[in-house]
Amino acid sequence: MKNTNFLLLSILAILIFSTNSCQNSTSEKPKTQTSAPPLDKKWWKEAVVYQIYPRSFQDSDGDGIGDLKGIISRLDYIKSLGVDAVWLNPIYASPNADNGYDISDYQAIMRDFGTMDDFNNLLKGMHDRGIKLVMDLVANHCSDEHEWFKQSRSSRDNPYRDYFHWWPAEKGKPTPRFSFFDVESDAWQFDKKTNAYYLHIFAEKQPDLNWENPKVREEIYKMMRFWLDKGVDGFRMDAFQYICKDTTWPVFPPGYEKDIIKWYGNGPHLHDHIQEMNREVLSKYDIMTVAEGAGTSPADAMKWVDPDRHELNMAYHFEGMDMGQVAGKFKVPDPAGLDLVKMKQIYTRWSDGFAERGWVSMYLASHDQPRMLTRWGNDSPEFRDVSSKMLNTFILSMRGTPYCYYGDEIGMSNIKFDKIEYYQDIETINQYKKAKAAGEDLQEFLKNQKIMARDNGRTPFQWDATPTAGFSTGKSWLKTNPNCATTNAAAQENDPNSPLNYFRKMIRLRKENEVLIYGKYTLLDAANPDVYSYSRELNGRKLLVLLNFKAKTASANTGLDLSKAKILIGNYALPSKNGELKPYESVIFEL
Ligand code: ISL
Repeated sequence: MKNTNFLLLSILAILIFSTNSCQNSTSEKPKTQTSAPPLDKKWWKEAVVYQIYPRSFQDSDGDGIGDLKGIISRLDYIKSLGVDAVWLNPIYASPNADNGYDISDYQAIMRDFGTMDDFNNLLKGMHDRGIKLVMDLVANHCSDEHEWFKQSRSSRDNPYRDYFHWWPAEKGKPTPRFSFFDVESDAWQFDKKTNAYYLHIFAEKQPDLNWENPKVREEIYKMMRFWLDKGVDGFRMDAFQYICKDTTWPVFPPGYEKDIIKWYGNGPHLHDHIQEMNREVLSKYDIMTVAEGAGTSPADAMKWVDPDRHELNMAYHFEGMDMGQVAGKFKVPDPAGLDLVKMKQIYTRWSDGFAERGWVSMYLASHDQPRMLTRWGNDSPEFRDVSSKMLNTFILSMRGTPYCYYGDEIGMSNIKFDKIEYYQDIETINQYKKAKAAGEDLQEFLKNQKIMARDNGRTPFQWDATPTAGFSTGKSWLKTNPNCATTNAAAQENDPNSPLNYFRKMIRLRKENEVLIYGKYTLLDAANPDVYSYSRELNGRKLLVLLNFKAKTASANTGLDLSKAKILIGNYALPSKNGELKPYESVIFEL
């Protein structure tokens, strides 16, 4: 017995010793080679999010504006995609200066969209199908028609005065602040009634709330609890990096607006506010929280999403979106086209920044962007389908929660308006006025907006080939893309090779292969100007993703042996087996 004990103790000692020496030798290796930390699994890391712009998804009453009943009627379609959560752009009461991002009552539904009963039915319909609902939380600003602002502007001693940022005119002009949507880019609006300026970093009708006032924060928390107690599953937090202002109003250096996130995105009490919100509200529910933007670098964003800091779950960055535009100009596409090497650097930096802690989002489009197909793929009839599948392969095979924008699953593309009159977006309309006042070339402006304007991504969903695309029986609020004749969900439904069915297949692949969710991401062949290649590795499994971003054949030079590799998915009927890729070809191999 004694001998056995001695033997066991010796084995134990050897094991401990060898484990320690292993650890020592591992710690001497470069950081990237250390074994992965245990997976911190969460539903929101595994979820595929589908973004719906409610105004444009489905109209149920013929007024040409999408509504909640319309979305309800399409829930089976949404379910059929395989997505886990829906992020709905704002559906709250709003005079619609910025399509619902100007809220006049946070606890009421916009009349165009329906009623609170419709909302309750929508939420139930989603939950019955196992789909979560994430709401847009727009709390950097509200509408000038919100009761808080009406009160606030009515007199200097109104109890709501400090709900907003005011500057008394007798002190002269306030320190300049840039406004994104103002025709003169001036964020201070003079208000005659009380002889003072109020701050609006978006449109004049979107006054900024004063987050330094604890009463404002408590109102917002109360409103959040109202929705969470109804059962909503999370929030996408609009313009959240801008909520906290330095109210000593320091002077920013000339040209600061070209680096706006740096100057607006890091208010002195920003993280105190988010931590307070987490303590007061978020920590009490099992929800998903995502910040729209979180600074200019992964290190900035980590402050929001490091689990030890108790703030939010994830953020999404703008570096990918800002790519391909001429710096310092309003939405001028870079004539040099897509710089894939730069794109790879950006997405790799943002993936690597969260390899061990925190989490990030993955997206190529939203309601604030043009269609991804036109911008990053190719919307010509020849390459439309294949490049749309390639881009969805990218979104759904990267590390980070994927956000898929409505219509991208069928390959919707930019509408490319010829006339300013067709635009509905306040941003484009006001920037046009600004360009006109400055005597700029308006034809050039319109040409650039065909590629870049937000309305390109907001046209009605193309359900079928009829002139209104099955979106509405009336005249739609924004023109429907005439290419619905060929690009529409009905036509794609029964075609096994359609972008729509590929999208479903790609989501299934992600769900059935944990390696695509949690696996380590490694960029390969970084200098290749045409092909984006990376591996995903987990628990001994290794997948290789090859994406040709160009309209020509191109080779991936990963140095990996593909002779025994198994193809898991490809966007051509006969996928490449050796890394020689056809135009816009994408293939995922298991090595
Ligand atoms: O859309 C943009 C550029 O075209 C962004 O600068 C955008 O204004 C910024 O990311 C904040 O966006 C959010 O708040 C805006 C609203 O218009 C956007 O739709 C929303 O996503 C103001 O509420």
